[in-house]
Amino acid sequence: MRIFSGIRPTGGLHIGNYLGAIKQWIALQETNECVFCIVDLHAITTPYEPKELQKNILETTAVYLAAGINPEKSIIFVQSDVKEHAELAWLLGTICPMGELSRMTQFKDKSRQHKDYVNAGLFTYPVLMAADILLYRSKAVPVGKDQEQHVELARTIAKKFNQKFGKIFPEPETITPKVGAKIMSLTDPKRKMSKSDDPKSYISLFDSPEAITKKIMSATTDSGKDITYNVTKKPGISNLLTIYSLLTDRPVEDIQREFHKKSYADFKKSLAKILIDYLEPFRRKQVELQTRDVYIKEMLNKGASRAKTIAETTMKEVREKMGLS
Ligand code: AQP
Repeated sequence: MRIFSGIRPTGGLHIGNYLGAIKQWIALQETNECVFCIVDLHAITTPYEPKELQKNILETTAVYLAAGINPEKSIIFVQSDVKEHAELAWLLGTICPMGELSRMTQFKDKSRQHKDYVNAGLFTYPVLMAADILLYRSKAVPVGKDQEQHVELARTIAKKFNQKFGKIFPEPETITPKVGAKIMSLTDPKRKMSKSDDPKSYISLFDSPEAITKKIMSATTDSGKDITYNVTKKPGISNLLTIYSLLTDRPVEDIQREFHKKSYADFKKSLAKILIDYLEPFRRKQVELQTRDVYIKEMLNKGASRAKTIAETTMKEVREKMGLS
């Protein structure tokens, strides 16, 4: 099965990106043909610093590699290196109903978050994402919960295209993890953990042990003393319990039992230690990769040329079906 997924190079990736998306990719690449993209054209739809973009692209690639994405097995490349993404996005935009785009919650959230930067690209972001997925005729898209709605729209667009012009595209399915599909912010556990938020609200995969301890110890918890999972009454502790459970592969009930009658501080200290140990290989690998920019760029070039071969074949057929050649 061909699988596509991507991440915006908008800054340090966090444990939400890892637990919601990347962790699934590692397992999927063993038995599927995976295409993993660094989606820079999506990154520029929210405020960004042009001088930082190339650095962020290399850093996001380093995360992919540090997490265990294998460039021998999977295709890793930068979106803007394969021009067909932009071309297909334009073509699909002509069959995507405006009403569908107006319903997208990410557009509403991001336009509230960046009031002075509400651009047409942000509005049509889901069409570009549909193009990313359909260009590779992907059957499945492993993403966190926040992206489910966009994959659903990609399915709608594929269906419309197939009906109108003839069948080319599979209707892609979402793959979301049962637990961890939406890791919440450490400072406001009612909101999603987000890398464009305040750094105190997330644990970056490359955070130092000191930063991890500081962020976890000051994470917002709830009134009361019990360490129990209850998303409505105790969103802060529930979020930390979810992270604890995912990193240790232990059921939440088991962790609750261990910390019965212990304090929030005891629980947080233990979680900080677990995170520090879990993320140690990421920090090590990042230091190693920092001196290997040339290798990363070469690998991305190879990835782009493999991606282009597939993209060109799809576009040839799309142009023919649409009467453009
Ligand atoms: N909090 C989260 N919990 C679980 N999964 C998450 N993802 C993002 N946040 C969480 C998943 O990570 C993948 C990459 O996301 P993205 O960078 O392309 O964009 P995003 O969803 O908008 O992520 P952020 O961190 O919130 O970035 P910014 O702040 O730049 O917008 C996706 O699969 C996403 O579902």
